[in-house]
Amino acid sequence: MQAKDHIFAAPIAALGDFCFDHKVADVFPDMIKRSVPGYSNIISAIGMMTARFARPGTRLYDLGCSLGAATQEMRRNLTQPDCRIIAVDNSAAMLERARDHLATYKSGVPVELVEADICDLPIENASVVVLNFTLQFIAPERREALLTRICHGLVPGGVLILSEKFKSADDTVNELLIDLHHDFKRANGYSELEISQKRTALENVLRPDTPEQHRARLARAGFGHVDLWFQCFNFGSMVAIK
Ligand code: GEK
Repeated sequence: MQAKDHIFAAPIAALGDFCFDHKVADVFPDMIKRSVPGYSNIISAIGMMTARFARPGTRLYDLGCSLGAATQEMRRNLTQPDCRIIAVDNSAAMLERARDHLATYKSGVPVELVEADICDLPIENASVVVLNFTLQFIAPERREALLTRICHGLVPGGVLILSEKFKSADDTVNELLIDLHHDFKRANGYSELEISQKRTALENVLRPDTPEQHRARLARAGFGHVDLWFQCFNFGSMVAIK
């Protein structure tokens, strides 16, 4: 049974910035499924892309791995020999649970769990890199350098799967997508108080870009082929091939 997310259910007098601590890690699978439209579809597609893009003798990176949902799907779909998956997060609480979670599955694929800031991590000999709802938490001025290092660390033909919360360049559409996302959360049992307190807590922490900003930045980072392959309301996923 997954623990249910009630973190913002009662009024919080001094709402600080959202952080990935033990309280969040304990309820994370429930939280992300009820908050991110299309999350399970994206996780499945990460497995499908892994099967296509992984190359023998390379590394696969899951950057901002949380409890390792994408890591597990990559591991399950990996058929190439001599590969290893590097799953990275800077939250010790997340990694502790990721370790337990991944240990419940049998697999011959080596997974290295690394506690680090992904902005400082060397990325080498990679065929698949996943940023599944992580780039949005990196300071905007550090995003391009990270993507450039990822592109540099990929083998030719390697892939980056970049999932993000987007904002729309059109204010009216932006408001509509935010409203639809809130409807999605209401339909998944979140109250008005939970929705508004979480929104406030994320305000300084999660800074979304438009799909156009992502495309332009990925091109500047060196990716030759970039497109959106999935979008549901203001959440989506892009593919960038070196
Ligand atoms: C999934 N990918 O389930 N370095 C390393 N990790 C970071 C950094 C950083 N600088 N900043 C944030 N994180 C996962 C979901 S959650 C998305 C990713 C969400 C980590 C942070 O600790 C958290 O675990 C993760 O990025 C973002 O497929 O909660 O909306």
